[in-house]
Amino acid sequence: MVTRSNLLCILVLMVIVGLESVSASVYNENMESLVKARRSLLNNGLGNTPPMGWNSWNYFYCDVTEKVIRESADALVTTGLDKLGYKYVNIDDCWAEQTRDKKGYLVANRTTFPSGIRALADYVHSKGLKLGIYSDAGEYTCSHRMPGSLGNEEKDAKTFAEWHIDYLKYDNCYNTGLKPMERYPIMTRALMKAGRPIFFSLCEWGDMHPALWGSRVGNSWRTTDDITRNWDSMVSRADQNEVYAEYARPGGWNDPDMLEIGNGGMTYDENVVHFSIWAISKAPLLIGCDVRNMTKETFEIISNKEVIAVNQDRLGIQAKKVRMEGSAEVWAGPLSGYRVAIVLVNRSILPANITAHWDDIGLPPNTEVIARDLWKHRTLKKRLVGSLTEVVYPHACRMYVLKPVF
Ligand SMILES: *[C@@H]1O[C@H](CO)[C@@H](O)[C@H](O)[C@H]1NC(C)=O
Ligand SMILES: *[C@@H]1O[C@H](CO)[C@@H](O)[C@H](O)[C@H]1NC(C)=O
Ligand SMILES: *[C@@H]1O[C@H](CO)[C@@H](O)[C@H](O)[C@H]1NC(C)=O
Ligand SMILES: CC(=O)N[C@H]1CO[C@H](CO)[C@@H](O)[C@@H]1O
Repeated sequence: MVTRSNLLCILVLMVIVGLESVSASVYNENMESLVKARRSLLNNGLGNTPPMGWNSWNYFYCDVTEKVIRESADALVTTGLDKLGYKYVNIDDCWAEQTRDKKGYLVANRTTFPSGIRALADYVHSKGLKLGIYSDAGEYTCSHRMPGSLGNEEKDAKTFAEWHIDYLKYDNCYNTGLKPMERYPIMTRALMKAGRPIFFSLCEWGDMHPALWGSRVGNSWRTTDDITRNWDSMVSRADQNEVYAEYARPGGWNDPDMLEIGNGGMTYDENVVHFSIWAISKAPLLIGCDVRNMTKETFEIISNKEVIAVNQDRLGIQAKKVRMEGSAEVWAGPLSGYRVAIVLVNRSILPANITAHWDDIGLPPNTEVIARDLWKHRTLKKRLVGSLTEVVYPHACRMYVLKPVF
């Protein structure tokens, strides 16, 4: 099966404009207005690039404590991951007591969060990081161990703002049958009134195609069910998320779920594919392992600055799968500066040569490019015209940024 994308025309247009040698400053102005025009409708100013950070769920599940959160914040700083952009420290499910207080407000678990969430926020902020929290657009959260926010949206939004929370992941369990399009916007309005900008992450699992309505409701929306620690789960999340590529934009991102890198279940090469596809898909980069105890390999993958730069490119256009031949795939998406990012993925069990053709990836066929290999940290000596072919090992990928030479 062969599919081609013609959705990279923005880039072609920019290249054509570029060939008419528009000055750099005019280009920059165009760039800013393009980004502004594409900004999502949720007007909280957040998420101009995909959020980066860490979340407790994929490794700790319900065994989350204020000690784990503090130590994970410390680890983001001592490893230098914070300087690479990993700023959000997000508490997932199981942080609260089972019952609200007499006035109906949420209370942190007195055993596991004895200092309270506000003290934790102060600590995390003192490290130059941001604190995220979790609730649910239903009667209970998914663990069924704490209350959901349905019917208490204003109280909870006010509580989160008073606690100096910066990010809310909002799950979809025990939802009483009301449509997500009815339940999620109630929290959006509550957050907008709460007096503090809070990144709003819709964890609706992709049930009702949140990409189609999410940009006025949240800063990101899950397009898939939960990821698990294996190749099949990872690539299927990538595929489901890719369908909605054209809906991603500054302020509102498709979310194929958090990273499993460092949690076992995948080889080194598979984890590189995981990080490469998440990066080029402009997915939130939320680390899901124990950052206090990472292997060298895990750290090397999640700290690749060149791959992170693709994810954080200010143009904010999600890559698409522009060609599939059997189990060989070419993913491509435009970047600022007329550049194109590509990932060549081999999903089979044998090595293969995979070719990215310029007319698939949105470059005029005669364009000469300089190719940078983002995992080998090497610029190819030879300039390329028309296509790039590389051998790709099984369950592995190659990732490049192509920069046209004018
Ligand atoms: C609060 O934390 C304690 C200690 O981990 C745990 O036993 C208890 O179940 C937690 N409460 C809730 C409601 O999860
Ligand atoms: C750290 O990670 C290794 C595996 O990479 C594991 O064997 C060890 O138990 C972990 N240590 C702690 C304290 O979690
Ligand atoms: C890839 O192409 C090169 C050059 O044509 C060839 O030598 C090599 O055997 C090919 N590798 C695979 C796995 O097909
Ligand atoms: C040579 C081989 O079998 N490797 C696979 C990697 O992906 C390509 C593209 O489908 C397949 O042709 C190869 O089968």
